[in-house]
Amino acid sequence: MASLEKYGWDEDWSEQVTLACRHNSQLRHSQPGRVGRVDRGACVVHVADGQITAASDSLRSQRVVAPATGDWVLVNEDEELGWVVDLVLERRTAIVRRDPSVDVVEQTIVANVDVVVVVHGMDRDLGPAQIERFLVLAADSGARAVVVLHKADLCDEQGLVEASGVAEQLAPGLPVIVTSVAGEAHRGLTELRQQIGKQETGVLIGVSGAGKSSITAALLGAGEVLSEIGRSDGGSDGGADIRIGSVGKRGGRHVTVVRDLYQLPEGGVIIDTPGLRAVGLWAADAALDEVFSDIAGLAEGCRFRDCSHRIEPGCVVAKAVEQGELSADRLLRYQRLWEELAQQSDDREERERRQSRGRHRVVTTKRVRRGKR
Ligand SMILES: Nc1nc2c(ncn2[C@@H]2O[C@H](COP(=O)(O)OP(=O)(O)OP(=O)(O)O)[C@@H](O)[C@H]2O)c(=O)[nH]1
Ligand SMILES: [Mg+2]
Ligand SMILES: [Zn+2]
Repeated sequence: MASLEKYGWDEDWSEQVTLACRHNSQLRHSQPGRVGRVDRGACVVHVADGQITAASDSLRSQRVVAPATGDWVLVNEDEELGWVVDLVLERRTAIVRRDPSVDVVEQTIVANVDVVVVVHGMDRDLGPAQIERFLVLAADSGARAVVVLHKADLCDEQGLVEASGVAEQLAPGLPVIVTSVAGEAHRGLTELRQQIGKQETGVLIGVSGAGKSSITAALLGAGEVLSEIGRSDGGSDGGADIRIGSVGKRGGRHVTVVRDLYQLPEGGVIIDTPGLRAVGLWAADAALDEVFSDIAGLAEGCRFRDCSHRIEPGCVVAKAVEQGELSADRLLRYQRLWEELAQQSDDREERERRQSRGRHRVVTTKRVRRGKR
């Protein structure tokens, strides 16, 4: 298992496997591995002696949760089906969003990460709403969050100080790191590297073009990127190179299209993700109050427990805005996210009602038919 330790394998994972095998003796023939790339029903799994490509939606694995990048799984080679995922170990953390493509369901972006790095590129305006949304996503995952203000070379020192100040207000108590990987002069990478422990996993999230892949490549060092390509080419599924957008050629496209996982040279793992366009929140009420702890803290003093901080008498939050202690814009952004979560919860309930009605209908039709016969 020595090589799996480099991917973050530890005694607790081992314990989970032992328990699972005790429960289901068939699993004794499986071996553990960590999911790297997930691409159209297939996933690359790093196992003790290399990597394999397993079907994640095969017949056999229909009963398991769909594996996501970062998951620890048990895989098994089936004579007919090839490699299949038999079990997804219970996740310690997970970044979950509302699936942008399907009805009202959740989608796990990555699993088992310890640090979520929210990357903002200084070549565009620092949109507070977007950063707060990513921070809620991060807080909801159960992992620690770090804010990175990247492409520092495009900004003067005064601008960087101001941006850091804004970021610190948006993310009270969280580290804010200024980075750049332009040319030879790298900045802030050591600081960022220190955030991810040697046995830990970090993930970079942010919009397309923020510089996530450039940071990944820099953290790995050119040699490591090449060795990762070499390793993948040896596998059955082609190369997994880190693609970086070229200036002027982007045209709004996402450069990175799949999530992938890489070993950091000094220990630890980093996951690069494609730019997140639609980040609908999913059941993240507690995380919302964590990120907006300033507002949630004040709200405890409001007269009504379900105060919307708009028109209610005895509202401490509205009063703080009036007195200039809380930004009206931040309150508005909080309320918008709050409403989105409320809407999402309604949609989900409605969907569940529809589904249970559907089930009910099936049962009655059967009964009617049987009755007629
Ligand atoms: N000036 C400057 N440009 C950078 C820096 N880091 C990355 N870039 C440029 O920013 C653009 C986007 O970089 P990527 O690393 O591909 O961005 P990404 O976040 O991975 O984008 P997606 O994969 O589409 O999500 C590229 O043109 C990079 O060359 C930096 O530190 N300074
Ligand atoms: Mg990328
Ligand atoms: Zn209130």
